[in-house]
Amino acid sequence: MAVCTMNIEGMTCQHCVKAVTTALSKVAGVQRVTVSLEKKQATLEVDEAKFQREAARKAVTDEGYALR
Ligand SMILES: [Cu+2]
Repeated sequence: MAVCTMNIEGMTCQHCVKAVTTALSKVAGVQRVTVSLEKKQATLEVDEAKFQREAARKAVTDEGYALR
């Protein structure tokens, strides 16, 4: 188990937080997602054997948010 953080631009409300959380939850290897609107950050607990950061990045950008 590893922790991966992502800095996300463009979230403005709890709806955005929910959208990002849901999208990241579906990425392979992701076991737990915490998204902070205040910090503009997602914290993921991941199974390193299955997780690919690129897939997480794509999940976020596909929702219409940017990575910093
Ligand atoms: Cu929003």
